[in-house]
Amino acid sequence: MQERKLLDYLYTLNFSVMNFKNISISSSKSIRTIYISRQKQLNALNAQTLEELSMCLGQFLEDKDVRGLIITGEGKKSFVAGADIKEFAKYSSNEGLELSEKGHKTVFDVIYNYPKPIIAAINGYCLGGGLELALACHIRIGSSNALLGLPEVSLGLIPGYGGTQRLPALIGRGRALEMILNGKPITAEQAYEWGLLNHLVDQEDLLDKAQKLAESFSNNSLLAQSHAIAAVNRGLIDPSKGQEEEIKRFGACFQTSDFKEGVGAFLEKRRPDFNNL
Ligand code: CO8
Repeated sequence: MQERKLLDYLYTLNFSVMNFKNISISSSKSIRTIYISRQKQLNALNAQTLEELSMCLGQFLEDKDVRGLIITGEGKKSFVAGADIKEFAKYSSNEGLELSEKGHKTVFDVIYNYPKPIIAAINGYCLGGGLELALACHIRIGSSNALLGLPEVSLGLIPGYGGTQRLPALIGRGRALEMILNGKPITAEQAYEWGLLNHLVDQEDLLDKAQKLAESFSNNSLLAQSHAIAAVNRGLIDPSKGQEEEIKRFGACFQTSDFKEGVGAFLEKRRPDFNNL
């Protein structure tokens, strides 16, 4: 039974590696790191990359051995330099609307509401759709060479993958509008000072820091973490419903085996062993 599970799991990983062109994946313990891999285009998000990212998120959601994800950019220069401008250059209004809607539904909202922690490890340019990708993640770690901005107005656009909503929620309306209206990127230091980055590290320490943080989360109940993410998100999206959501989910935790395990371990003075989602 265990063997079958392992084979299925390896098949899933091989399947992903074989079929993805614009993303690659590495594994360490229960954490998977997803690399956006279009280095020549500074990892700009074209439609295929978004589709692959969406498929990958779906696979890791089902995989009980995966307890957290890190999203980063391939290479040292760029996390993601935005949505692929060349791809949408000739789009009509309707096509633009559809692109934004599909992106929200299949990638950005999926990440925002993902029931397993997702950390953005930002290694350079983090612009437009790239910053929106990082904003959708639960936590952001930046390397000292990171540049973060929403340059859409310089293209005659506005942010279309959540930037107008998630940036003000994180750093406040005034700072968000300053970034959105002048379109200029801010440094990693500034982003850290404004609370856009949870942590700021040297580039060579970035993935190690992200991995260690993800592993530290993985000692806790993933089921409880998923309830916490959902309650936090509900309050941000609809402040009048946040507390109600918290109360409902707090109550739901009491009927889980993770609650029994967590409290049992405390009473028996041992480390808990959580394995449910
Ligand atoms: N899209 C497509 N190609 C890109 C992008 C991009 N966002 N960014 C860089 N590239 C490509 C360049 O075109 C170039 O390709 P090529 O060699 O074939 O010409 C290659 O990457 C390397 O780029 P540069 O030569 O420009 O590298 P530099 O180091 O000189 O400059 C910059 C780096 C400053 C990052 C520069 O590339 C740049 O300004 N890029 C665009 C940044 C940008 O404006 N991003 C926002 C895009 S809009 C967006 O994200 C909207 C999100 C919401 C969409 C919602 C659905 C509609």
